[in-house]
Amino acid sequence: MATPGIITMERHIVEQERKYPGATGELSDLLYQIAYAAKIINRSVRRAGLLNILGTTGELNVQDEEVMKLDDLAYQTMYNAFDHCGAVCVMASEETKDLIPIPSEFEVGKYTLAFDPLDGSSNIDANVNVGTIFSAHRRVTPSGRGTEEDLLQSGRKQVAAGYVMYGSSTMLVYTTGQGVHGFTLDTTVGEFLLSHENIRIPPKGKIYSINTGNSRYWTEGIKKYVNYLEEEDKASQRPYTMRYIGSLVADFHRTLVYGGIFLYPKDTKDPKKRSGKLRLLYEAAPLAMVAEHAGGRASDGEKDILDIQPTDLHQRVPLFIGSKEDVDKVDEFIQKYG
Ligand code: AFP
Repeated sequence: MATPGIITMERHIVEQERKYPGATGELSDLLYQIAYAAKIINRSVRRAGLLNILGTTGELNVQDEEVMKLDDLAYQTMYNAFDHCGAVCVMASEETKDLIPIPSEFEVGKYTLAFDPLDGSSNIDANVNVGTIFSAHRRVTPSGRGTEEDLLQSGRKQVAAGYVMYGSSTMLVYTTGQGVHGFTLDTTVGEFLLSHENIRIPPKGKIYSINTGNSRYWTEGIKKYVNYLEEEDKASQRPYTMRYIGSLVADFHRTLVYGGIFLYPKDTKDPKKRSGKLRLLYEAAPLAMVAEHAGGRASDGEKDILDIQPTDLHQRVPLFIGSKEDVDKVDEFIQKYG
């Protein structure tokens, strides 16, 4: 009997591309560059303790957060992978205030790229999982260098999105709207190999994930929802179990695999978190595309994350993401209690 061959990410991308007869290969190039950058970042993350690159640079980023040295390195790696590749016309990153133009000496392509180079970086010094999140849109301006208009598109219009998780193994999970596929980096051959084909999130889970340290600042709807999850009711498998890493990629990946819900609600105390903490373009929208194509959902409590029209590169949103029934339920509570 023939055994299924090893499928590299490259082969997988080529096979996906063949489904679109008119494809020019630019989106494939973009995805290859993600895989390439992920391998370089992975190398730095793995050697961080040895190379003395843990710790902060002493600077603050656009979100007023300390820039970790590895943040900086991951940002540079992404930039260097994409500035000259010819697939993108403009970029934006969680780490930089303004959009990132493609230098005039290089060609531009028809896609935009938004990325969070190293999410969860405040966990780095404790050796906790971190990740890179990315999202691509087709440009809307007809030609030339890309503009903010090209980047400020709803998540629904993403053509590809995904993340890399630097954990006990390094995984790359992506979707181009044809299922969600996971690849594990085989460091012995330096390739991402297909390990999780067509990932489906369970329709309902038993795990919730939220920073309960903020509970006194939650709105009534969230307080009541979390109480509901903690009540005992065998029929609906309550009480739920709580897991919170504080590194979005890791919390999301667990939710994707086991089901359940991750919540980062708005906060009635911290003015910076009045509309949530997580960024629409670099965190919420890309993961929402992954969740939806795996059969799950993501909402801000009022509407699907994918339907939010961004107005600012660094816009923050509340995020409720995971199994469809669980996200529907939190929406119900928010609509009922605010
Ligand atoms: P850092 O990149 O500063 O570590 O922030 C991580 C993050 O953006 C996201 O990965 C987590 O889900 C969330 O913040 C954790 O926030 P709290 O520390 O407020 O729970």
